[in-house]
Formats: sequence, structure tokens, C-alpha cells
Amino acid sequence: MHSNVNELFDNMWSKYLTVTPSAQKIHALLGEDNGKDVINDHIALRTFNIAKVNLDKLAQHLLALGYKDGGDYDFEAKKLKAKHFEHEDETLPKVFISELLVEEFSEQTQAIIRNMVDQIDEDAVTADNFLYSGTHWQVSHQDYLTLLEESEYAAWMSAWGYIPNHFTVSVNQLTKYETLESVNEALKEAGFVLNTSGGEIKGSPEVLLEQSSTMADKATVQFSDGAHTIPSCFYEFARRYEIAPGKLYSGFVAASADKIFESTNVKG
Ligand code: OOG
Ligand code: NI
Repeated sequence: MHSNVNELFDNMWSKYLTVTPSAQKIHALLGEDNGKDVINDHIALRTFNIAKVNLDKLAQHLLALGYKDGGDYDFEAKKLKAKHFEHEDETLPKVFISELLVEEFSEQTQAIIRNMVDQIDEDAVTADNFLYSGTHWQVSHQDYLTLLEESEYAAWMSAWGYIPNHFTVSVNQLTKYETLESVNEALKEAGFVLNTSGGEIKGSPEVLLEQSSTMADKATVQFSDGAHTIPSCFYEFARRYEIAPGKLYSGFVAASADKIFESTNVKG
């Protein structure tokens, strides 16, 4: 486990940038002073609900740094559960962690996933770098395609493993933009492709959270049977509304999150 929270996020950011070149460009576009002032609202991590690596195992890394459980979310159709964690130091990003409900999939999909998880060294899960350690297994592109038929999430996990699948710009804290609409327009003008599932803007002031995201960048993965270029990670944008004067809503909105997951989809 990390003992320094800033070091953890710096290392996660560096790992994420290796497969998400857009992120640096988005910072430069939205922030002042070449993006130095961009504050992240949250990051997101994915895993499987197998005990060795489940949501709770990932959460240990955050709880050890003073994060607290902030809410539970269910995604029945995608066969996922999630929780978010937040820190009393509000300058630290919230962390959204989801887990795939492996037992709800076909025997074939379960076998591919269990084989991957079996290859993880037990000690790797509690090591400092686990949340940005990538994959711990060999998987074939054929298996990736098999997973893709049942779950885009499972396929993404097989290729990328433990790495933040997105960082999220806090629109509230930008100085050059106020609304999510204006952020989206700037992104599109600069050539970024937005996730339009459920509309460009998911949520509304009524649910206290508006979100949008880019479609994931593409990067090359060395599968056991060859290299292939597939969706990697994306960038999200969140504008939060007040629940009380001076106090922003800190939760997530399941109906919106359901669509944000699709930012790593292979099929549009
Ligand atoms: C997480 C999707 C949900 C949000 O902000 O609602 C999410 C994921 O894609 O792993 O990040
Ligand atoms: Ni998110």
C-alpha cells in the first residue's frame, strides 16, 4: 500500500498517460498555463468480483490513505456493482471502483476470467503499485474477442487490467469555462470525439451532476497471439451542483454512469 496519497495519484496519472495521449492535450486545452491548474473530480478503476482482486481489495489501498466509503451503485444490465470513495481533503479526487459479477456470465467467459485472475501473484494485490500495475496475465486476442461478445468491460479488463480507466476534469474548478456545454464545444472544435450514448451530457442540474466524456483513445496491446490496437482510456468532465450553500453534491448518478462505462466500447 502507498503511504503517500499524492505519489499514488501521480503514479496512476503517469501510467494512464502512457496509453491516453489525449489527456495531456485536453489539459492544455481546458486549463490555464498549459493545463497546470486542472483539478480532477474523480478517477475510476475496474476489477472482477473474485475474492483475490475484488472491489474491497482495491478499496483497501484507498482506505489506508484515509478515504471513506461514499455510496453504492448497481448496474444490472452490465452485471456490475460499484462504490465510490471520498477523502475529507476535498482537493483529492474521489475514486469510483466497479467490479464485474463474474458468476453471471457463461462458463466460457468465466473460465477465461478465472484463468487470468489465477495468474496474479497474491502479493501483487497489496503491493504499492497495484492500482497502476496493468495486467498480470497472458491473454490471447481470441479470448479478448470472446469476452467482447458478452461484456465490453470484461474485454477491456483483459487487455488493460489495473490502471485508471479515466481521470475526470472538475468543470466547477476551471477558470476558462463555466458550463459543460462550453467544455464539450471546445473539445469537439479541437477534434475530440465525445461519447454520445445517452446524449452528450448525461445527468442534469436536477440530479446535481452533469457529465460528459471522450471516447477512449486507441493503443496497441501485445496479446499472446499478436499485437492489436484497441480502445484504451478516456477523459471525463463533471460539473457538480450545490446540495447546500457552498457544498457540492459528491455522489454519482447510476443512470449516467451506466453510459459513461460505454466510453471504452469497441462497437460504437
Ligand atoms: C466507470 C463509469 C462510471 C462515472 O463517473 O459515472 C463513471 C468506468 O467506466 O469504469 O466513471
Ligand atoms: Ni467517471
